[in-house]
Amino acid sequence: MTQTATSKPFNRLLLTGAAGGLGQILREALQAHADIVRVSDISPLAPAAGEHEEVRPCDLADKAGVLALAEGVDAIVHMGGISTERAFEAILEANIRGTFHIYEAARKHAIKRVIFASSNHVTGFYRQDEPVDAHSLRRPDCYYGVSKSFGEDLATFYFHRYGIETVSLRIGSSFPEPRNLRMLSTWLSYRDLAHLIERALLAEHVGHTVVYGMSANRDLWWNNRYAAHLGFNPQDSSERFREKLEQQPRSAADDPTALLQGGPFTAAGPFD
Ligand code: NAI
Ligand code: 15L
Repeated sequence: MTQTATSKPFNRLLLTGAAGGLGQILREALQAHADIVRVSDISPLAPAAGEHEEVRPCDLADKAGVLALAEGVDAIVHMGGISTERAFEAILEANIRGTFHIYEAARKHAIKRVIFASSNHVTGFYRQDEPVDAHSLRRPDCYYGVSKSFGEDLATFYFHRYGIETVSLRIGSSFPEPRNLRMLSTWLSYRDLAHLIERALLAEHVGHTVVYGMSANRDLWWNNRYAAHLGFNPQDSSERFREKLEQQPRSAADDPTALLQGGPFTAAGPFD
């Protein structure tokens, strides 16, 4: 973190996945924390560059491209990649190689912090009535979840080997509003997402911290006891959407996608 003349905590931040659903929200939110936000994606950005933005298209699977992309930034908010279950070969390029390239770029440019968009699908094979925290054994529920689990392993390795700190965000379901009954537990509002990113960037001595990204919902599956030092205090709750969502048809009582935390991701594939 560097103090600048404008007193923003960072001079330059890199945001990957800037064209995505959360990237679009974070383009705005990150303005408060950096003089310049370098925004990158493989897809076109809309809107195009803002006043305090640098646009740098890049495929995360391109190692040399990612190395050039990260030159001169103070921290990386890594949201880019495939965000749902797909065939392993696609996940391998965008998420597994892509996140490796991010950490190699951080190492070579001496970037000291990465915010990694992990996912609740790292532990998706727990039942919805089983409490889970950051020390629970991982139970990835799909190739996508495996790729996020691997990203967390990279984060641990690069911290112990090179001192690069990471906050891995096991995001629940971050959308304008929860879309189904499952998301009453997993929903993360955009306001709470922005607050979580702020804490992940600014908290001191995070080492490799794993935090679940969910709002202050009534029925939570995840406990953030091991991430208290971040100071993440979500303000929103899914409760105001309950009445509407409870009118949706219920799944059968023995439907695994309704019993397991990962929901439909636990039954995706196979792809051949
Ligand atoms: P999204 O799919 O809307 O955005 C991901 C972006 O990554 C897209 O703009 C896509 O073009 C880009 N991308 C994909 N492959 C790429 C590649 N090879 N090179 C460069 N860019 C590439 O996803 P969303 O919802 O914005 O999620 C952002 C991140 O947060 C993702 O990593 C996702 O896995 C994670 N996440 C999101 C959750 C949510 O509820 N929105 C929940 C849990 C995790
Ligand atoms: C995720 O990891 C996905 O990126 C997102 O699209 C949602 O489906 C979310 O998990 C979820 O579990 O609801």
